[in-house]
Amino acid sequence: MSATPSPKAAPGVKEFAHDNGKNGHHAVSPLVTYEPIRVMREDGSVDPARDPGLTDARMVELYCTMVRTRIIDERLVTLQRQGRIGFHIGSLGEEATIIGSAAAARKQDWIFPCYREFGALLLRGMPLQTYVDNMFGNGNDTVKGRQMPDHYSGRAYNFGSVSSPIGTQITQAVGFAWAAKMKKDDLVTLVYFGEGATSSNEFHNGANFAGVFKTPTVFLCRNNGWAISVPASKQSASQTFADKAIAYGIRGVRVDGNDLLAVYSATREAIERGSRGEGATLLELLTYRLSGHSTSDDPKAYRKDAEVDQWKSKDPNVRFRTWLERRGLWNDKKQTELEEQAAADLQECVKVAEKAPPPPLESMFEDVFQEMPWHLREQRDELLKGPRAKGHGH
Ligand SMILES: Cc1ncc(C[n+]2csc(CCOP(=O)(O)OP(=O)(O)O)c2C)c(N)n1
Repeated sequence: MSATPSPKAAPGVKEFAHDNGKNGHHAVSPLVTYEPIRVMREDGSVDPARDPGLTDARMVELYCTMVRTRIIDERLVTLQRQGRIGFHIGSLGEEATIIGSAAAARKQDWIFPCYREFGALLLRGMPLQTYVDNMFGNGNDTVKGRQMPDHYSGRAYNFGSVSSPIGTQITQAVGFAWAAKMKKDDLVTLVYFGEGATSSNEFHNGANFAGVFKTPTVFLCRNNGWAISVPASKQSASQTFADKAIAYGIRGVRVDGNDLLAVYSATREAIERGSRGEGATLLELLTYRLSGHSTSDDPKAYRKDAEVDQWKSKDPNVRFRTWLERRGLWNDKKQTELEEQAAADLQECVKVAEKAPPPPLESMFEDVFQEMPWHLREQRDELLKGPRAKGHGH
């Protein structure tokens, strides 16, 4: 009888607070890159093998987007507390995972967001005003005020709609990629979700389909430690979330999600694989949600300040800023100017959004039927004659 060889622990898996490691055993798969990819080293140098070679101007642009995103996040929370918007769900602490990956996408690639990715949409060109109009659900909102705030959509920017039911964007992204493959379009789909979503049916359906049909899809799993109040350690008995790729026969790669250049580099590589017909990749982006889940959540009820403080010291924005400063590309003066400008831009957009009229009342009857059935026409006409129509310019 031969003894079972004791499996080796995967390198790099002990390093992050929310690594599981509780099984005490872990097989190493050639499909998975366990050691988290890092490009910006502690000493300020760059891993030459992984340097994506971005121009100075592009790096500064990406940093500015990270900072703007954070300022928007902070101000929107204040607006919600003041009762001027109903809700916000942001990306505080996860900026590198979002901006780094969206920056790696080519123009023709499609992005399917979860709900923390407004920074990616702004990077892809949606005007800030359009985003803020969505936060207010006013008459200029692209989704006509039919959704909660932060449920944006950006068809013109190859950007799908926010999917609140956990995981639904995953099957959408895989289906879209499969269609593109059949049509021989050179495009890859990128789909964002949290580690909690890996427990959803949609993740299984999407990843399985992507594996079988080799769809050009990049699965961007933001492992931010928490799914509302459920810690990553209770989400799965797998030792890492990248390991989940093994069951579907796709590549899994762990990435330091607070290193913007690492996220960029890993995403670009995954896009190139997809574009070459080599199929899907699951990236586990190791990061941390520094804020509450959303404005409806109080994280102090379930996690310790010490854990948050530990992650604050790994702030992705500070890390990238330090790196740019070392290269003479950034300084305090530029930072102050950027912060002031970002706050002023947002304030202006909020002013405009608050003055905009609500969506027309009759719009609730539109966009479902090409030809409106008689009973809906009747209901619409009755509504427009009634008192509710008054505040809507009727
Ligand atoms: C199908 C479904 N179940 C439950 C919820 C409620 N819910 C909203 S967000 C969330 C946690 C998601 O966590 P994760 O996927 O890790 O993403 P994160 O919010 O951490 O980015 C849950 C359970 C939902 N929106 N949809």
